Amino acid sequence: MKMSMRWFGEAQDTVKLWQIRQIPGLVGIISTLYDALPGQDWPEERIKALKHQVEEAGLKLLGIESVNVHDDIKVGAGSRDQYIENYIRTIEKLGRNDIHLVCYNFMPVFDWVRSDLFKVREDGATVFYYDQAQIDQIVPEKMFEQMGKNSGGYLLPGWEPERMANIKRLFELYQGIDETKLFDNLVYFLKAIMPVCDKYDVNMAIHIDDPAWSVFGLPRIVTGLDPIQKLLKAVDNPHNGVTLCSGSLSSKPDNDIPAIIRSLKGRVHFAHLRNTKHHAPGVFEEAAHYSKDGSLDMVEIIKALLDIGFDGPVRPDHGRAIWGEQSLPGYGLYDRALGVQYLLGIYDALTHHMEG
Ligand SMILES: [Mn+2]
Repeated sequence: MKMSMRWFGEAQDTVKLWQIRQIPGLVGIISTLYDALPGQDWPEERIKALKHQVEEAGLKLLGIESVNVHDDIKVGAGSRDQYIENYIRTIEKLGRNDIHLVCYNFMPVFDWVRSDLFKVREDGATVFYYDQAQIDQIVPEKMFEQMGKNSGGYLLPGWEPERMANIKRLFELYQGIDETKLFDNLVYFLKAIMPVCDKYDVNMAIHIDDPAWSVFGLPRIVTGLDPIQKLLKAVDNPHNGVTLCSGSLSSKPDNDIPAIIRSLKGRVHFAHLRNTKHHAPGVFEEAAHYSKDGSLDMVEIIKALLDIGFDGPVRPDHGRAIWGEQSLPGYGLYDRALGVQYLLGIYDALTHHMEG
């Protein structure tokens, strides 16, 4: 596996590329054009500039997270074909620039959701926290305000103000869109983009829904083994794969993550590795990557990835806020660097064979 870290670009990220470069064993960066709006055809010079910037720092640009999918594609509106055409052109440019991984999601209106971004733990570290009962008390239209208020003034990936300003219109757009329709629209989108993915060997890696169930009555379709397999079968092309996000999958404790990984041989293109600690059904907090700090067995998860021959990019997902670091929520340097070392330690222990 190729160890990487998500980076939000010079303008927004508190973490610098030179700092990331000093993490032993880390080879690459996962990034995107953060000012690109969903549906936009990306300018090639911007892709080249990003790649150049990462390579200048001695790192590789291992993938894009995300090329966001326009809501008209998700709801199957008449205008979707134009947005799909733009998506195809963007993939073409990424492929031409030797970038072969695109992480994306197909969640309606809201990307990931949490009830608290700074839950204080016993040791004083803060983490993301989710409590369904608290979410149930929030009017969906107020969710953006709530997340914004909580973000410490930083931009939250997936919560772009431009989209959220239209939240009422977005909810109207999704009226009548159930799981079946959303699934069909995803299949339509994937079938349309597979030829360009084949041509440039670009792997599409859908992120697991987070949390892995319906929120605010909006449908969610990437939640566990059966729905993932259904999707991979519906568009049975090796370039149609998943971002195995252990944290998102673990929001539903009956998801057996190592078993899910083992059933997805050849279709896991990217992995987000993080740990969560479960308190009750629908109530969890994010933990340190260290297995015993949460509810997940990270050794078994990495073992499963090795068993299926996965050798794509991996990144520590969100980290705790520790040592007084001020950063984008979930994306400080310190805890993610600790996470990288722990994950690489597991990897080395599992792959190291004594000679003689
Ligand atoms: Mn993730």
